Amino acid sequence: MTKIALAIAGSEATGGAGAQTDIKTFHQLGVYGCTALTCIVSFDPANDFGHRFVQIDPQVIHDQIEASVGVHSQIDAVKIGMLGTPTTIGAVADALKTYQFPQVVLDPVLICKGQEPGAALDTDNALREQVLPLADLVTPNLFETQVLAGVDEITTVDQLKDAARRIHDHGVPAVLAKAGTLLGTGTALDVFYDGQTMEVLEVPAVGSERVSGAGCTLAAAITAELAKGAEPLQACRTAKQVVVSAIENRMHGKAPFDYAYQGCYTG
Ligand code: PXL
Repeated sequence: MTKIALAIAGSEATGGAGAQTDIKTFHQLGVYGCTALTCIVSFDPANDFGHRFVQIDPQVIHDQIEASVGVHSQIDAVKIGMLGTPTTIGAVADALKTYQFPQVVLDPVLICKGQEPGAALDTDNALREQVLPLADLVTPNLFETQVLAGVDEITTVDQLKDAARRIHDHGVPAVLAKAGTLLGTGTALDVFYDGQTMEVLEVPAVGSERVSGAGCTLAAAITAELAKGAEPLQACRTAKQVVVSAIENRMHGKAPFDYAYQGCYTG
């Protein structure tokens, strides 16, 4: 039977990140995708492609999740992307408690350019306190890893491993702490830790520019693989290959950044 994954995520209108990326990635991996939008991001071409950000009413977030749960016989895995505000985080945490989805992958998107810095701190705290404890697997980037682990800087693989251990100790069963290319190893390097296995996952870096949607693609691919029954570590390994393909086949447009394309991955 076709597996079903739900993305609780923001809309990034151009299709390069957020919920649009999530459902494309699910689809490419043979998983049926559905969404609950948490916010709407519209880049502003007249203002350096800055983020215009609108939050979705918490009741509407609730209703969207209720709709998918009501229609589909089973949601096999959930991916949580950008939530944006403490109010949204509360609504999503309530839904996770109500529905007890079998697998919850959290991509802890902490900062969006369109938000007030003060509001971002509230958002970080709410995410850490309310959603992190409900996740089965979390995929923080280097900055988010520092924030969630409560460490000042991460410049070595050992520090990244230590931070992954700290996040696991907060009660998250599996952690994929992503340094990407930022440790200067010439590779895209992430650390997986689940309380038993500590593994460095490394692939050759594809170029040096950051590609929009790579993090969303990674977490969505992990979600799809978990929905199909993969073990967390194997889901992360496969997801990295999906991201390599999505970056190798990236799209170039009029924005000063490229964006990931999932459609060439064949497994
Ligand atoms: O890539 C992070 C991200 C996630 N979700 C949404 C976004 C972005 C970045 O632009 O807009 C909705």
